[in-house]
Amino acid sequence: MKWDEFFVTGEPMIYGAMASIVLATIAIIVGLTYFKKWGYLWREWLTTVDHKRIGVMYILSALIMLFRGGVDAIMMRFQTAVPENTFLDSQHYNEVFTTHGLVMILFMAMPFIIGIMNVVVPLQIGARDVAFPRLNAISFWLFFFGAMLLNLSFVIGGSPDAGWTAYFPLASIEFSPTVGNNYYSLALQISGIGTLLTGINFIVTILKMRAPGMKLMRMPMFTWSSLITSVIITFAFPVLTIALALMMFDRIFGSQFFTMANGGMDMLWANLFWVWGHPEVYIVILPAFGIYSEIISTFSKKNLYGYSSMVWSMVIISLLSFLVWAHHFYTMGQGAMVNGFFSITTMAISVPTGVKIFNWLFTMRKGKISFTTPMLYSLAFIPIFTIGGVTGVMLAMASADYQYHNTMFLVAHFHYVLIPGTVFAVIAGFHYWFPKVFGFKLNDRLGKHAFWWIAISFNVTFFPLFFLGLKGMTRRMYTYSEETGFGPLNMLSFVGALGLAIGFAILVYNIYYSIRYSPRETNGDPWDARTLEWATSSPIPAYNFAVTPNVKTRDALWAAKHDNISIFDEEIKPIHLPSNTGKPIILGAIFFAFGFAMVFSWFIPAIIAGIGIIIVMATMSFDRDHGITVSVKEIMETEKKLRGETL
Ligand code: HEM
Ligand SMILES: [Cu+2]
Repeated sequence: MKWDEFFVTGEPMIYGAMASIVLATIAIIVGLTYFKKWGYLWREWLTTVDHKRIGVMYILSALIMLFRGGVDAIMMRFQTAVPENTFLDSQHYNEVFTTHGLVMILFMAMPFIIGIMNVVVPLQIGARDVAFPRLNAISFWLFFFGAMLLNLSFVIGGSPDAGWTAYFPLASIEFSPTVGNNYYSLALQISGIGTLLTGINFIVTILKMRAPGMKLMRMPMFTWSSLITSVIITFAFPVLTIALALMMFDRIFGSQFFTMANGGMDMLWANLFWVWGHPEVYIVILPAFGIYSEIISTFSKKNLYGYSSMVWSMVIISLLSFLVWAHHFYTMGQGAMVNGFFSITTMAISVPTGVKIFNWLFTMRKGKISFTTPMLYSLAFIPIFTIGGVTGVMLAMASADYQYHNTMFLVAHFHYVLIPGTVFAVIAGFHYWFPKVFGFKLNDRLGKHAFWWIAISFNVTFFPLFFLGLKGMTRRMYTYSEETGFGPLNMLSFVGALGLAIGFAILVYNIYYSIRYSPRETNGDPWDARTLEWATSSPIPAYNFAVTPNVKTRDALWAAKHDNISIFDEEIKPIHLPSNTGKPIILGAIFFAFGFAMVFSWFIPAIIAGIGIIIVMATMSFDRDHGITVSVKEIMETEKKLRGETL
């Protein structure tokens, strides 16, 4: 392979990006060396097995990926803002919408959700950590290096270009001959293994690590949503694993699973992809429902209306999510009976979802609502998500879908579901739990500024797309002629996208501003909240709770505050914690090397990396970790310090 094939060349924008990546890397290395922070970074973060820190690293990575996916989005909106634009050519546009979709779903939405799960779930159930802290670190590093591998395709070898759905035969070596889709198959595989491990870890954590008295039906709703999501992950991700493995065989070893000839079947890919893909959208939406449930009940000062119907509706949604996958290809010729079946199952999902919407409304009814930033996102979510849901039911009708399929109407629909459903939720959760993790709130005034920019601009960006779709503008169209009349609405949408960018910039500025100026909390419960995570101090000590809580009711902290039902009635005992380990990050790095070698079919390095993976895993299983023990004296001192008392 020649150098100019190896590095992506030819476009000033790419050189600019390469230069900024190199400069940023140099700046980080110089900065860390100058401030002598390497040791700190390694000891406290890169080798950590603490669920809170792993959660923070997930969220930080997700924010960076939101930036990357957002730049892709702005480029697309800029390209289509006016007819016959030549900013991006067709190939480049294909790459941009592909990486945008992949990055947003797999490397932004899901890790953001998993990051919040990591921070919050062990605290909500009164546990010291997740069930398998080291496995948790492996999960994070596999996700992280998978994401980095996909991002590398931008400068080395070229990005995948067959859509985030990578339909065959389009994604086959014949029609997509660059290494882009090799990256797809390997990067998603590596991070997907990490996600699967997370699913297993959280099922065990929630089932086995709950504090005494925390019966299943006493769990906070976010924990319920995380449990159900983890079950979906555990059933859905193996399908993706298989699909990606077959894709890799087709593309790298010349097998014919998904080809049109030699007994291959292209629709097999579409089916496997969506058997994972539709549950995937519920993986990012159910925890969001959990986040909204916590926020709405906290800021309405009321318990969640219809608790058990909330749980059951999520269970039903999770089951149905596995029975709707063919609604993504009604038009691909499977016949009326099959389409009819999938139409009905799809529409059925709107019933439990509607139940949840009404429950949130009833939770607020007669409540004392405080309009904080997280609450504003939750309030905006309800009507906007409902528009997404209603247009979803429109798309669910198979015969009508022949009109809407693969138009901008669909693009508008799924952004109306994903942005209020997931992005607003993670931002709301970020504002809500931020003081728990760091010990100070994000500034509310800046938070509200960002909120209004984001909520209004969102609608300006995506509402026009419904009409463009109905007028016949297809999805993934890189340009159009003046006569189509698509120009003005696309321009409006571009303006909206700029507004979104401003909103996110304010959000990021708010983080910086609040780190510098926000008053520090001395109380672990700044929102007067209801659930256990607020019962410990902020910032949270490494061991979470000085003594294991005893749970006697739902909303245990609220009951402790208002009905004097105590949570902590045990004595302080020494606490045992696992010690840090560098092996997960090393394992992730070797997986990265393996993936990179496979992308270019360098089999000898790939085999060496494969052996490396086995060696690291083997040494990990022989590790004897005696952990560390925190003594009673240390616990007492930490607790006093965190509560602002002088020793
Ligand atoms: C932040 C503002 C966003 C804007 C302005 C935006 C814009 C767009 C545009 C213009 C397209 C391509 C339309 C086409 O030509 O087919 C697109 C596709 C897509 N977007 Fe977004 N998007 C945004 C956020 C998100 C988020 C947060 C997610 C997911 C959580 C997401 C997921 C997707 C997916 C899955 C596709 C389909 C990619 C494909 O066709 O393969 N987007 N978006
Ligand atoms: Cu679906």
